[in-house]
Amino acid sequence: MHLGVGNFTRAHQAWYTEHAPDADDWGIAAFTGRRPDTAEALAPQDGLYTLITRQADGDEFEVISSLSAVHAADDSEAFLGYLRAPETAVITTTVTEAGYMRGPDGHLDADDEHVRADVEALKADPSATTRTTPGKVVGGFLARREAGAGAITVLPCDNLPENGPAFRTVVVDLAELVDPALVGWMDDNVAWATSMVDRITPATTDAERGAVAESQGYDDASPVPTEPFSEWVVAGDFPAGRPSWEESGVTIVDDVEPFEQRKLWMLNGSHSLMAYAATIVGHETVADAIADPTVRRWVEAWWDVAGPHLSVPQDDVAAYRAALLERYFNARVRHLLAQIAADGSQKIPVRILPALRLERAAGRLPDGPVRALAAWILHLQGHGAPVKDARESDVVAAAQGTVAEATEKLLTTFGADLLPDDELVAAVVARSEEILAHEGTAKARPGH
Ligand code: CS2
Repeated sequence: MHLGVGNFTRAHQAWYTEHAPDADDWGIAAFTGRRPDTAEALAPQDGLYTLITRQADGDEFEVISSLSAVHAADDSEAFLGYLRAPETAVITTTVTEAGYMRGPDGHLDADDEHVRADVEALKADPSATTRTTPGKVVGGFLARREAGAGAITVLPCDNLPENGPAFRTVVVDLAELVDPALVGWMDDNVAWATSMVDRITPATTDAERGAVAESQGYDDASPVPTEPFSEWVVAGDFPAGRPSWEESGVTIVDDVEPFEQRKLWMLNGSHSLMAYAATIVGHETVADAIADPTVRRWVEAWWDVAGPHLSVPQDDVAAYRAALLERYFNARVRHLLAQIAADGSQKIPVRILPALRLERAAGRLPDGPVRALAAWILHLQGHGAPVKDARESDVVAAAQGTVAEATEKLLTTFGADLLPDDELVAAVVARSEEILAHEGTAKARPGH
């Protein structure tokens, strides 16, 4: 089963499953997340779709057939039906950071209205339709326990450090509110795997539909554009089995953390920096942004800070940086910065603040992470990409006033251990002024 089917899943987990040598034994029962239209688009084409791999010099097209069913997010009958079946072996998720419904302490945000509604609904009726991901999973496990369907693995595929334990925490928190005995059942029956996922996958536009029609001669309502690079690093137990993913390029390890930090800090951290800072400069896509020497310098400055803190060998870090630049420069992948800008409240704390914290602990105050923080604050104050955030009203309210005030207020919520720190606040103000000095300059340049 997959929760939160979107373009990323279709370029990643579904591709690896398609290419496993035992693919014929498996199918993915997918449920939509924030984009219900995926189910509508894929139903008439039996879940088949075209993956368009955008090489720097041309496209490759492949029909992917591993989605055996695509259901709407609220189809609880189908959802519970799969969980009652012992054949259902793995649940993967791409529900985004915000889908975990975590508070800043990593535990379930039990005060959230949707979480509260799910808890009440499940208490009244264990097969109720739920709305949040932890609520759905708890409802699903109640059904699986009742059916005696046995072991299953949960394998999160979201950009969060230690996503397996992170997801387990919120599911256990919610189960405790609904039926504490379920926690014991989960201890005996549920394995929580962890994974690092990576493949840059923009949203679909008419250009992709047109490219499929023109070069393949058929209509696909929902093709997926993606980059050539792909990586999936997985750790965990699969007591009910899994596709032989290691044969289709998945790296199976004991500990995902070094890979995940490298990706989350180097790739996602620089993505977030560009999403805020480069949209203020006036860029729309990653490829435009990285071609601007100022933005490139900002990105490299961030990498110079984050890289040395990674636990992988520094030669690997250098190779990873070079590969990232090549991926970013691939202008055939039109990756919109506004898409990456969404949900900064969930992203900045895991992508940027850890390196800033390590630097402050060592008595240093480098520009790289400070600039990312300053750019996020300016974004929340109305500069650059529009604000779209799971905690929009909170973060926009906290960002009001001067940049210094906003820094203090946002850090109080997302990094209180970093405060008080007048030097840091002053540095954020200085970096924000530097970014504003470049505001709109890309648009003013001839030929842009
Ligand atoms: C991006 C990621 O939107 C974002 O926040 O940083 O979706 C990124 O493209 C993927 O993690 C790449 O694997």
